[in-house]
Amino acid sequence: MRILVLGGDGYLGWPTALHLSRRGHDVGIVDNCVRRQYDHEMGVDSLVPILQLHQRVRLWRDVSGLNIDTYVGDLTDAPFVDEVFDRFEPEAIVHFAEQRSAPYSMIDRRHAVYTQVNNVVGTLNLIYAIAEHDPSIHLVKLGTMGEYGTPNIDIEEGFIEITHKGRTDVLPYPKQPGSFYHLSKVHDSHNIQFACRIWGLRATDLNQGVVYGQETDETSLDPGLATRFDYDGVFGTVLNRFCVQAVVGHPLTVYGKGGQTRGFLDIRDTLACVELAVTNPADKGEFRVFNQFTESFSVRQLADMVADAYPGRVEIEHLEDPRVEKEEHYYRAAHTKLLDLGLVPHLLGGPTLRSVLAVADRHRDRIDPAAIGATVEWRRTASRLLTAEPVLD
Ligand code: NAD
Ligand code: USQ
Repeated sequence: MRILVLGGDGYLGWPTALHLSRRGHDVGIVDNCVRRQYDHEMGVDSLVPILQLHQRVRLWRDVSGLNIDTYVGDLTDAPFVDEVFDRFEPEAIVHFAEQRSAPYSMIDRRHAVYTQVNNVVGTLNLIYAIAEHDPSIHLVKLGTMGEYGTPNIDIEEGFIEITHKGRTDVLPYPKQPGSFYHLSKVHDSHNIQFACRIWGLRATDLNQGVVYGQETDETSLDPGLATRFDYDGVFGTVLNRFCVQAVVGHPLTVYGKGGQTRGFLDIRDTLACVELAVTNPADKGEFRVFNQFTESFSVRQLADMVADAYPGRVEIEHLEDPRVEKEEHYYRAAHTKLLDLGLVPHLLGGPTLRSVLAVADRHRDRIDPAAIGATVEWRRTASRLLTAEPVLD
């Protein structure tokens, strides 16, 4: 298939592009490289060094003999999106290209507005381009488990059957997202579902949990094919952060009681899930939702698992939670649809934890302890982030 990977320079988009390329698909990458700009803004860097987009694509051609087309531009620029569609003529689109950090979206008004405009307008341009160029193009869109929040009932896969005053319907599952970033994903979901209904588009919303890990079969072929690995207080996700913290002897930063429970998955399973969604497309007019995670853990459990897996001494610290979220809650979310399509998960255990710890250890010289602290507080409308002093340390 001809598959466009939007956000193909990012943490998940790059290894997904390589994986799909190696599986015989014609792959094109679209990215405006803004993720690299956020690093400059925050004064942080990927733990693992990464090549520039054009360099890594050239290296992929040398290593694999396979070509990946690249289009550098912004999805919020509609003429650019149209031009890419004219030139590449995709059959499927995997859309990773959004500002994806909850803390970044909560820094202040400017970052909240940027996040929602970037994500919602980019996706709107995309669904218009699909409708106008070829409505049969299958859109595989990265959403988030955080769209649902943490309700006191089971979370279903996108839809819930509700009986109200004697009448029954299947309706979108209620959304209680926890940041302006997570809200942008809810807005996207509604816009995409509406486009499927009115124009007969076909779309899969992958409500993904928190991803951990860094190495995939393809990125391991050459150090220059590595994908980024974030551990800082704004872009680093929790398990990747804990592994880096263990390696530098920083106490593991559990926010609040640490009972916050989320769905998690290995980066290798992200690739597998996206491939399953692409190769088993939604029907015309169908908007389907898959909950894309393999296991759920509380933050406290994760900290204990990292402490057990690390050979040295590890301290666990409970910091005041900078976010507004339930610190203890019920959590049970359905996630059977990808398993039904054939997903065989990589579960989190000693070998995986040790491999992530080894990534952190290999690059320990690049770890900046000043980047580790949480710097964005949900309760403030303007964070002190840019003062360089970690607020919570
Ligand atoms: P990332 O920031 O590393 O990658 C996103 C890429 O999109 C970046 O390379 C960025 O430059 C690009 N981009 C952003 N806005 C763009 C625009 N307007 N035009 C063109 N390119 C643009 O993020 P990631 O961790 O790879 O996440 C990818 C997707 O998966 C995101 O949509 C995210 O919300 C979702 N997701 C990620 C996780 C996770 O744990 N990393 C979990 C659940 C869902
Ligand atoms: N947490 C800590 N200590 C830390 C970092 C985080 O206790 O040092 C806690 C947070 O408070 C939160 C949980 O760990 O309760 C997860 O935080 P996270 O930063 O790992 O993940 P989150 O902000 O939810 O966002 C990440 C990705 C986002 C994706 C989301 C999936 O950045 O793109 O949408 O995971 S989900 O969580 O399912 O919504």
